[in-house]
Amino acid sequence: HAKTLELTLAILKPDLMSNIFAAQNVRQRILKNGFYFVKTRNLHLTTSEAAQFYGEHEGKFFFNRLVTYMTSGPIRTHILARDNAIKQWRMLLGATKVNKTVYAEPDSIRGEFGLSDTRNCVHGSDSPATARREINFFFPDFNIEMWMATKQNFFLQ
Ligand code: DGI
Repeated sequence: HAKTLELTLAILKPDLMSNIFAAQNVRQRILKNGFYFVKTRNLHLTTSEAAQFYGEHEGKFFFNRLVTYMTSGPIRTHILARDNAIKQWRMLLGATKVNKTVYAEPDSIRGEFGLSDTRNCVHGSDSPATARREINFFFPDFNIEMWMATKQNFFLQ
């Protein structure tokens, strides 16, 4: 099939960042699976930033828990590039829920390092529109079109 170069937004959440072994392991998985690190940013989200990032979940029973968790320590965000990056990163990360109705696959990142449905250690954009929004959220100066225009041939040759 025709290769499609995509960018996706990955987050290493606070519990993962507090576990040096796990953070290293995730970094190695990203590299081993053919992703390129385009941009990296370490930060500590404020409550209002976390609430904005997860705005679509406002009002849900787990919303406050999620915001408290996401602001509990430093996070690391990456723009990752790969053929079919959005789906490939979601597959590597595993299902949302670590231990409930939908189990994260045991060898997925969430299956291995996720602690609970809330503290599921990593994030990945779920569609091209979401990836665009999330990349702009964390990297407002990053120009997606310009990057694509200059890197496309290099990555997919
Ligand atoms: O894109 P995902 O992170 O896989 O999942 P999502 O966008 O549906 O939800 C965002 C985060 O919200 C998810 O990583 C953890 C939290 N969340 C979603 N559904 C539940 C949840 N947390 C709890 N405790 N229970 C849920 O049902």
